[in-house]
Amino acid sequence: MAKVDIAKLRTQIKKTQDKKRYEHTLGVTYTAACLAMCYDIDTERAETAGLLHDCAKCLSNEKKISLCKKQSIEINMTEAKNPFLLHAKAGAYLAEHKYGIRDEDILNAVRYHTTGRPGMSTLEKIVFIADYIEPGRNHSARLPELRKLAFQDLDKVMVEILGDTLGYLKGTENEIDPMTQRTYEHYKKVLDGRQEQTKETEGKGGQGS
Ligand code: DGI
Ligand code: FE
Ligand code: FE
Repeated sequence: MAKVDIAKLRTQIKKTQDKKRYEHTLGVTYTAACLAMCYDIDTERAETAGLLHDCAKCLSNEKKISLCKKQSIEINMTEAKNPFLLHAKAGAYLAEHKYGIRDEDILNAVRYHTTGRPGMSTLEKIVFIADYIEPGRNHSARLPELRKLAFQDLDKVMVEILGDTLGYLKGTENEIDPMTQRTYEHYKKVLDGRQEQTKETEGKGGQGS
C-alpha cells in the first residue's frame, strides 16, 4: 500500500468539516488508533480510516445524492428517504477518488461505518466502534461500560452498540436500514455460537478431568 501522509490528510479533512465534526473526526481517529494497538492492526491504517470516515458528512444531501447517482452508487429505499445515511457510501467514493486511498479494507471501513455489515474485518469494526465511543460522544448513559468493553471484546460491543442503535431508532420516526438489522443479527449469532462452543468445551472438560 502506498504510504498515506496522515498530517496532510488531517489538514485536508479539516478544511471540509465544521469545527464540531472535525473534533469528532479526531476523536474517532485517536480512538481507532488505540483499538488498533489493542487488536494488532496497523495504527496508520486505523488513523487513515478514522480521518476519512465522515469525509462526506458536510456535503449537502443534494450533493450526496447527486454524487451517488453520477457514480452509479446504489441508493436503497431507506437511504433515499434518509439521505444522511449516504455519507458513508459517498465517503468511501471520495476516500478513493479525492484522497487517493487504494486500500479496500480502509474504503470498506468508511463505507460501512454507519450500518455495519455482516462479516466485517477487524479494521471495519474498529472504525464502527470508535465512531460510537470516541471521547467527544455523550449520547448514551452506557458509554463508560461500552468504552471498556470495546477493548475487551469487539463482537460483544458490536452487538451492544447495534442493539442500542436499533432500540433508539425504533423509538423514533427513523426508518431502519435493512443492513443495520442484518449486522445486528449476524453479530448476535456470532456471540450465540461462541457461547454454545464454550458450553460444549466446558461439558467435555467436566467429563474428562
Ligand atoms: O456520522 P456520525 O454522526 O458520526 O455517526 P454515524 O455515521 O454512525 O451516524 C449515526 C446516526 O446514524 C445515528 O443517529 C443513528 C443513525 N443510524 C444508524 N443506523 C441507521 C441510522 N439511521 C437510520 N435512519 N437507519 C439506520 O439503519
Ligand atoms: Fe458517520
Ligand atoms: Fe462519525
